[in-house]
Amino acid sequence: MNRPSQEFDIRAYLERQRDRVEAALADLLPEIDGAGAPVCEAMRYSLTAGGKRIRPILLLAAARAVGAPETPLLPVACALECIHTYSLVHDDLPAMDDDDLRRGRPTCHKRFGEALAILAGDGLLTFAFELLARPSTRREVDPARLLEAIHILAHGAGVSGMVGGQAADVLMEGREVDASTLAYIHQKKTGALIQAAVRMGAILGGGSEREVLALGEYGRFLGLAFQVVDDLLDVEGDPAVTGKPVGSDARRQKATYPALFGVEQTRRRAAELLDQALAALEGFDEKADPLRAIARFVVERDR
Ligand code: GRG
Repeated sequence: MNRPSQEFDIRAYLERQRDRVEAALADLLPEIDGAGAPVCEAMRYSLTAGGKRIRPILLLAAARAVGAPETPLLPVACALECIHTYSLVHDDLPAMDDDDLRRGRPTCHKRFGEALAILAGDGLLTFAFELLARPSTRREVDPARLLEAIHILAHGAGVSGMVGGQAADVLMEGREVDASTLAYIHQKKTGALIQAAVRMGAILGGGSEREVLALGEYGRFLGLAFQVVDDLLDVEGDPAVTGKPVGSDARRQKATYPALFGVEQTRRRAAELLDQALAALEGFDEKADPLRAIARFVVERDR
């Protein structure tokens, strides 16, 4: 079942799904009046700055792979993107990466100031959980499965996942990192949220235990591949396309896969992870074709 699906147009699919997620985001975003209104503007600024929307798209694709309709899950998919965007806003802050540009535009703190950027990140993180627990979301999905999905998301985004990985990354800056520490950072900082996206889609879509396990494996390999490729793009990506200067991770003395193993081995590792992700989908029918195509896209992407 893992034959290359030449007929699947991944670019058209990603564009269509991105449009759906962006329309839902525009619809769901909060507005407040009065003196605090600029924090909403800052949240909207960062959320609408573009981006691949790969995490919400993965959630929807995992639900489809287990035979569920995607539309009722759009608010949950948007919650994931809110959490991802908060992480980027905070990652760009002077206390972390101190970046001026994100997705080709001034970073949130450059545009709104540091205090508002911190609050916009906090607002996005909190709003994600508001979206998940809203009555309108609860009406659309099985409450027990929704609760499980919320747990998976909080676990993947918090100290056991993304926050823990980011902390390790920050603490290891400028220090020698061995392969197992690098794997820890990759798995937590980037992999955990991507794996959570896939597992949430599988669970909310009503997947069986076997399906949820298999899709969790797919998400784990894909999350690792995502970060390995991100490291490669830092070394050999086109800055006009990636939106960041070549070698910016290396200059910050960040732990990266190519720094530790070289470019050739990094490419081999990405290909190996792609094979493992695809192998986890053995046993799924053509409804999992979007997941197969996304995995190939993640490894072959240029941004
Ligand atoms: C601040 C708690 C906290 C966590 C930050 C996401 C993250 C953790 C750091 C970003 C640093 C980074 C570039 C990590 C590499 C992988 C990654 C998450 C890239 C950005 O995600 P994409 O490529 O971005 O999905 P777009 O712009 O497409 O949404």
